[in-house]
Amino acid sequence: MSKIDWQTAREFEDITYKKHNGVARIAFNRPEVRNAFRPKTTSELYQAFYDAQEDTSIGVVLLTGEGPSPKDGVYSFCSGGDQKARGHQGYVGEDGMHRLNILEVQRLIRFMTKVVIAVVPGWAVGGGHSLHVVCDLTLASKEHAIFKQTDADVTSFDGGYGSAYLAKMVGQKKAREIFFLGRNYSAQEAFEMGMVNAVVPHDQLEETAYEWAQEILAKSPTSIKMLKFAMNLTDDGMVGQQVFAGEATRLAYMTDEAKEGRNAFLEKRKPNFEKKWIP
Ligand code: S0N
Repeated sequence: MSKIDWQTAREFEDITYKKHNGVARIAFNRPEVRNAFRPKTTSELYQAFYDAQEDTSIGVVLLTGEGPSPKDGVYSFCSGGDQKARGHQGYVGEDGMHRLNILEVQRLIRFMTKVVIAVVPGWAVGGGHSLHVVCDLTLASKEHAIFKQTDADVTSFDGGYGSAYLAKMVGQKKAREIFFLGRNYSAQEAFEMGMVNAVVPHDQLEETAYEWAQEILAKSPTSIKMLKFAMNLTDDGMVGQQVFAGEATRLAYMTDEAKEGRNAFLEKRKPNFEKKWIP
């Protein structure tokens, strides 16, 4: 039972979505299958993340997994793509279409202007492991979190952030070990590799994540956003530059120069920028 007074923001089937005091909490809610995601799950995830992005009262999003499993009491963050929802051409939605829209969720997490914290209460496996990698921060249950990459076991592999960005995070040799051997790693081992920010006693995990969120919320939103995009930039190539530069343009709109440029056009006159070439 959470000590935080979460309020349901919207009802979904495969996830829960709640908010409280500047923080959104999005949780996988399929604990009986270790919180595996099917196309319906990823569609709901995208809608919840988009809502959190658009909500100006929200500064931090916690991504976690409901649990434990009613079947056997095991906790999970997410076990990746639902293997039962896989057809011969990939993951199949209720409409019969094949899609991989978890990558759209990854991109939204990566490029959204809010901080996303992976709160890992148990298994983080396959595409679930990739999701924790793409989040800005990761907090893990000391007793129950297990990190594991099974992509090469089931021929459903993430050649993007899940592997290449992981290698930037933990180093090439370790990332190759994680993917090529598919072993289990404890929260402490993941912390020592540099892919977990803190190992937290299980019964304090969510409250700790909420406290971290409150610390972040006390900071300047523009600074947090620009720092996130600055740290993304070098790994994201021209798209990273586009995202960072878009925010720079937004800041430039707020200057007197920008007002003068717009007004001069509307008033059909030459702009007078007062020639302040600030060094
Ligand atoms: C998680 C594991 C290690 C847990 O083992 P444990 O505790 O022994 O439990 P099990 O008895 O195995 O499982 C309990 C029940 O849950 C079902 N289940 C578990 N995981 C899944 C799953 N992923 N899909 C469907 N069902 C699952 C079990 O079947 C069992 O049910 P019952 O009781 O009815 O038998 C272990 O469960 C495990 O290894 N799971 C599979 C993990 C896996 O291989 N995941 C897929 C890996 N690949 C991806 O996720 C890639 C996905 C993707 O979308 C992608 C593709 C391209 C580019 C990017 C991505 C991306 O990652 O985003």
